[in-house]
Amino acid sequence: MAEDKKSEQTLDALIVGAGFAGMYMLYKLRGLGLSVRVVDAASGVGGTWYWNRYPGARCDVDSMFYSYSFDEALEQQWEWTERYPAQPEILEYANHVAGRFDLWPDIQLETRAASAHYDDGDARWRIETESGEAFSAQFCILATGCLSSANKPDFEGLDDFAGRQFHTGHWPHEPVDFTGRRVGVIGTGSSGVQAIQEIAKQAEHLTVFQRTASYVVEAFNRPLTTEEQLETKAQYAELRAAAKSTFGGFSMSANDVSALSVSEEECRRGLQEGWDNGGIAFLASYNDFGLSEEANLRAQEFVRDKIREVVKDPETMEKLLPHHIIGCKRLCLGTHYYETYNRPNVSLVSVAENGVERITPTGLVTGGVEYPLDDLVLATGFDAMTGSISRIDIRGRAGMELKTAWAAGPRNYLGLMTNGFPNLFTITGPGSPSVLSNMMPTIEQHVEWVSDCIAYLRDRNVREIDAKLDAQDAWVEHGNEIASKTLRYSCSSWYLGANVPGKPRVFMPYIGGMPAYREKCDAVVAAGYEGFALTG
Ligand code: N01
Repeated sequence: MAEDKKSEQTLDALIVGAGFAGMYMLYKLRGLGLSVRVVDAASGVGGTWYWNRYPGARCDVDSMFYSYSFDEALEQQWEWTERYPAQPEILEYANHVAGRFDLWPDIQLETRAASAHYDDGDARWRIETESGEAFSAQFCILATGCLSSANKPDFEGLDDFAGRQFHTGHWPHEPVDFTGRRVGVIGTGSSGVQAIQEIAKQAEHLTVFQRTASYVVEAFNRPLTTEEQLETKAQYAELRAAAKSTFGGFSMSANDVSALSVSEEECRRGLQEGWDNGGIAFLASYNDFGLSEEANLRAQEFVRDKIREVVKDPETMEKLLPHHIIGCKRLCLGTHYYETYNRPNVSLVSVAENGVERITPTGLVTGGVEYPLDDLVLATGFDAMTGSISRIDIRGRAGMELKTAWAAGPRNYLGLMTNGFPNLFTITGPGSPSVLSNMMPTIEQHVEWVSDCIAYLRDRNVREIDAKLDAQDAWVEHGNEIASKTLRYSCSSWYLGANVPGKPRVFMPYIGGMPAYREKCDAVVAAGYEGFALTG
């Protein structure tokens, strides 16, 4: 008998998202003997790494630590080829994991969750997909990723552009050839920086439209030798444990010295050392770049000098100099990014003053000047952290809408649960260290916390867990208080939602660091899920 499309499928847990969080969540819950389904709108696994296929896409965390640690055989057998993994290699790894742990049978692709409504009566979530498929599950887990909902500004005339149009976060699967084309890139964040370096090598002419100049540090990416892989693998457990004890869960820790406690000359030497190490470690050269404007200025000036040394055209160089607090927005990693602007086929146009006035069928207008284009690339980022959640119609107790509960910004307890939305968990969402940390250990910590919690509830026949309002309020207040002591509010970053018009301006990730966060999560469990209401 053909299955009625509307008939409801009953599960113990439904997971939204088949990225690294969703796949590990599935693995853990299946291990508990639960019936689980993962749904994802994409045609493959990998989450953000499935969508972000733009030229040059690469992670800014060392590959050997941007990987799962839960399975020793996996980490010993998988071979990374470069210091920083490129998108195709990460996607290959995700597919390998899905096959290796036989996850495919429980992953349903090309399925977008449209709504999730909680039924107080039987304490179950009713999830409907865009195609009308329905699921009933005791637990619903949002493994929706922090950077997967593309931010496409509403530029006047965008739909009338006659050439090819791309968004870095939704790149086509087939290679895009820019040979002989006049290409425009809007946006100079991490995605723009990586794409610009590569597109410039192909395009007849590349025009970069920049609103805010970014701080771009040299990545110093390189192939990984067999010897260094073996060396890391021989002491993986110790190295991973050490990484977890650092603020961000990265493989390096901050030098615990104030930039202001040393002379300017010595500080420069320290910064040069950090720069030579490559990547985001640069900001770990001293411990107060996030706290003291005076210290921060030293790091800013160091990078500005690097730009002054490299960029030949004085006008272009001036435009490329960033003037905001360094580290306030996510630091970008480049490979000869600034050198790109010395190429004769690359020009830089500032849209800081006039904005993108409009897109015409044949180009982009700013400052009253039309720049002719064959291709337009939007590297305009994401509706970060909440974008993928808010596009699902989520309703908790008594039909309360999550978008109402989060109207003034996301409010939850430990970044894991929101009061009034029982049995609904968020993996690495707002209120947790997530994007301020190495996502892989962060994902593992959340997934393990949630699966332990579900095992605890089932062992005790508890049918419902909900965050208590007072615990939630205290957590949000604590998060805001520590964020307010940093320099993070001083610029318009996506961490604050400032890149999306109308989005509440709240610092979304938890900035207390991984060790403090993990300690808090563990303490809550040790105290019998303190701050949560468990009802049976
Ligand atoms: O997005 P972004 P992203 N008119 O928001 C500009 C991770 N990531 O995709 O700065 C004109 O950072 C905007 O200008 P402004 C990483 O965590 C990691 O690049 O808002 N311009 C900005 O220049 C990263 O932080 C990796 O003034 C507009 C750009 O578009 C996060 O993803 C690689 C505009 C958006 O930058 C997001 O990075 C890629 C408008 N209306 C991504 N709207 C690595 O691991 C936006 N812009 C290396």
